[in-house]
Amino acid sequence: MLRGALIGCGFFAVNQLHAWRDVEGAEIVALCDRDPTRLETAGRSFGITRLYADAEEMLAREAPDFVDIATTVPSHRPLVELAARHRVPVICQKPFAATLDDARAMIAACEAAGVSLMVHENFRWQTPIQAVRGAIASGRIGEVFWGRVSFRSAYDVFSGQPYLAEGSRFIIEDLGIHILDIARFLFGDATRLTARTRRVNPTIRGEDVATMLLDHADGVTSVVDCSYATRLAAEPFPETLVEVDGSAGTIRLGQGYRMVVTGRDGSETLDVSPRLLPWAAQPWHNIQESVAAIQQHWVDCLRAGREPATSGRDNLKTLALVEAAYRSAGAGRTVDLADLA
Ligand code: NAD
Ligand code: 89Y
Repeated sequence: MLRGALIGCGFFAVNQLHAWRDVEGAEIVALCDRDPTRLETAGRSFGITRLYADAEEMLAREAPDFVDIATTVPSHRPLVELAARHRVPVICQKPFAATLDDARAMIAACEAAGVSLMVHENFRWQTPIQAVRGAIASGRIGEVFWGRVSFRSAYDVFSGQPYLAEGSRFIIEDLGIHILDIARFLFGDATRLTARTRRVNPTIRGEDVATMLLDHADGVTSVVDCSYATRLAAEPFPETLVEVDGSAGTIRLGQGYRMVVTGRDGSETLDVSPRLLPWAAQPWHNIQESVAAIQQHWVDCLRAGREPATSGRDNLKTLALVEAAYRSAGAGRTVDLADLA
């Protein structure tokens, strides 16, 4: 059994701690948070007694087999570098880093220390997204030439995560990063990106609407659009909707986790709903199930000595799309991803 330690017992870590109880082959033996109330609440809720206010002290005393960083972005680089100094394999929440330079330094530190680094980029692990990828791989729709990955909602994310209202960057860095990662997962790496952004909600600092156009290396064109300013008859949070056109057919992942696959042989409608895990609650259950999936993937990779799908190296390409989107929207021009390499 791998012994893990977790840093950051806030809003989202509760999901990670529930999922760690279900994952086979690992358990969390120690927790760290510099907020004593959050630390004690998490320790009590999950029956973990080894509690630390200081991450360095925890790593030195516990020498865990891995550390799971569930803090917000400003602490990601120092904590990943701390893990590397202690030669502890590390999972880091998204957004991986505030800048591409920080991300590169974090990857280099882990490589130099010889430890595995995975970014907790979980949306591609959602059951409906895996189903779309499976349908593309089946060949039924032929060669993909166009796609759209869309997340539009008016869900109040600020009550649970108040810091999201405070940063100069909002939806692309926080949520669009997942949607861009899904576009990479489905259509391959992108070469050029054009973006337009807007702030509709006057009470927040950053942009809450983003529309992006991507050229992918294999010739696919995709549209990635996100909004937290879109009031709909039925609130879809946190569903990502996907459209894929291929030479022989189409895939439509619609609201309510309904996927329609159309090929030369006709159409098939599938229910690709996520499971409602015993500790999960709607509407978050789609995200919560993907947390359990990515954490199991981490354990399987660590035991087998394999690089995780969303390793630091892989996630640098998703982070580059985020940076490209802000540069493109700021300058009003298309950004070549090679210019960010
Ligand atoms: P939060 O502010 O609620 O919790 C962060 C906790 O980390 C706080 O309790 C804080 O005291 C602690 N902390 C910060 N720096 C620390 C340090 N150096 N040492 C010890 N403790 C420290 O934040 P949150 O909403 O839980 O978000 C955490 C991360 O999870 C963010 O990066 C966010 O983007 C991400 N997130 C991911 C998903 C997903 O689906 N992958 C969903 C929501 C949030
Ligand atoms: O922080 C975000 C995330 O990663 O998924 C949804 C979210 O909680 C709010 O946008």
